[in-house]
Amino acid sequence: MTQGLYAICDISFSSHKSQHELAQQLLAGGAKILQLRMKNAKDLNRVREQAQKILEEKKNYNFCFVLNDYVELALELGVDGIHVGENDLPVSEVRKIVGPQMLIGYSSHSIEEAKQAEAEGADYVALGAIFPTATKGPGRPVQGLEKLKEFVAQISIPKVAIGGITWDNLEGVLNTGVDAIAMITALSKAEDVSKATELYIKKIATLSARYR
Ligand code: TZP
Ligand code: MG
Repeated sequence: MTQGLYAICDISFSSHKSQHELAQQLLAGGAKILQLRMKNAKDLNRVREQAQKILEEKKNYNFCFVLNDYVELALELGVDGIHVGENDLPVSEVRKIVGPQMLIGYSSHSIEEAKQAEAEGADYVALGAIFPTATKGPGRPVQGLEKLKEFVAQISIPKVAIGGITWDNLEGVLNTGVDAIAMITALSKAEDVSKATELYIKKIATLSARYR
């Protein structure tokens, strides 16, 4: 399930549109995994409203909907997945809250952290940032492709690469054997978000076929 393009809906670089509008464009481009990322939202009702609108898109599109943070809200809305990280409850605690069915994804910044998430029952784990990116502030670790290869070798659950991934460095990332490519900037900053999504999906499928 966690394979191919993992589109993250975050309007940090496109604040003239709502999260729902950006999500619609990503879905129209063919995104099959969509994460709503509203970091540090001041108003939980706003997160609920945007998440509900995106959930309603299930009438129009077939996709897996993951909410970043807000574990209780994920449970309330019955989304497909919850994505957490170092500043959230541990995966084992999240599992107790959301039950056995909901996907739990974890953002790791080291192989040790990824292994811990796997051991606690995460369904997939991301490693980031692979390359420098404006989305994560300066001072954050940059993993590079060698570390990503080690991560791929040591983790058994589906593996997601994130951070600074673009058209030009995509091949090297897929070459490591990761299952999915998560992106914010390359999609949301594109002039035509749907077209960019479509093109990335195609390129990832073509290159993955070559490396599997
Ligand atoms: N975690 C590591 S980098 C990142 C997250 C959420 C942001 C996504 O990176 P980009 O470069 O905006 O696609
Ligand atoms: Mg979090």
